[in-house]
Amino acid sequence: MAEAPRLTVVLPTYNELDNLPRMVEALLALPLPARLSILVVDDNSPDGTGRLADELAARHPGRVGVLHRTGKEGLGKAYLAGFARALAEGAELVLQMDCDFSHQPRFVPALLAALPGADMVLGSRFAPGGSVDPHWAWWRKLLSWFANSVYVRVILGSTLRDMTGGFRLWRAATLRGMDIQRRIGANGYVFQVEMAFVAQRLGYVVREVPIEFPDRTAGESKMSLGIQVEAARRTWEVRRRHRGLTRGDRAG
Ligand SMILES: Nc1nc2c(ncn2[C@@H]2O[C@H](COP(=O)(O)OP(=O)(O)O)[C@@H](O)[C@H]2O)c(=O)[nH]1
Ligand SMILES: [Mg+2]
Repeated sequence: MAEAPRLTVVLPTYNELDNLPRMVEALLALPLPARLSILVVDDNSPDGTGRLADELAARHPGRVGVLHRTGKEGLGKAYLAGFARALAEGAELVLQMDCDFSHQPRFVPALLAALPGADMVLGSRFAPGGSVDPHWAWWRKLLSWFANSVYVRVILGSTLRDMTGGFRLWRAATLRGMDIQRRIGANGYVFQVEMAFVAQRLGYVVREVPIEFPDRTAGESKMSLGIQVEAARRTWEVRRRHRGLTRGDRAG
């Protein structure tokens, strides 16, 4: 039998002191047909998350690593740096997820199970069977559904219902073929939109898997309404920049 693939979880953190140790333990405890390791990407969190990450790395040698960055530059930059490191260290699969338990480790096996025949698997709140936090007011659910399953989807002509979702399993070959360090410039939610759009334009198969998405219970969100409005506007820019891409534009 072939050896289990090397899976690196890229975990960006900014002030996740309460969540990080629980997340690391939960991920390391998952029974998976993959060799899982974790790369924490910390932007010099004022609450000391970076130091805690170093302690966790010392406690789990070879399974937990830390990429320290000097300051808060946003989620997109953190992911690009984390993906580059994970690929350089030989990851065959790369999982991206938030460190606040909105992305729940218990769904990782379903993401992996959906990978055969796909180039990326997207954990989706709005695929049939998926859901957002049941405590959200009806208008917030409606707004979020509209933004993802209608607005972004129609502008970009995508089949995907949750292009801002950031719980994703990538093949290393997909990330390499996308030439992400050169092509991807967006940050925040638009980073997720741009990554998914470029993948689909290049002809990569993206498969959505339903997830439940509860609100974080510890720590604070770094996203705001302003960032979401900005994302809505920037979706047009993503379309303009990448709509001409075809399969022939894959790198390598
Ligand atoms: N390294 C890094 N991580 C970030 C940054 N902004 C947010 N994060 C992390 O990205 C994940 C999602 O952020 P969050 O604020 O929960 O966004 P939300 O889920 O959209 O509310 C969490 O793990 C955050 O700690 C950043 O600028 N740098
Ligand atoms: Mg969150």
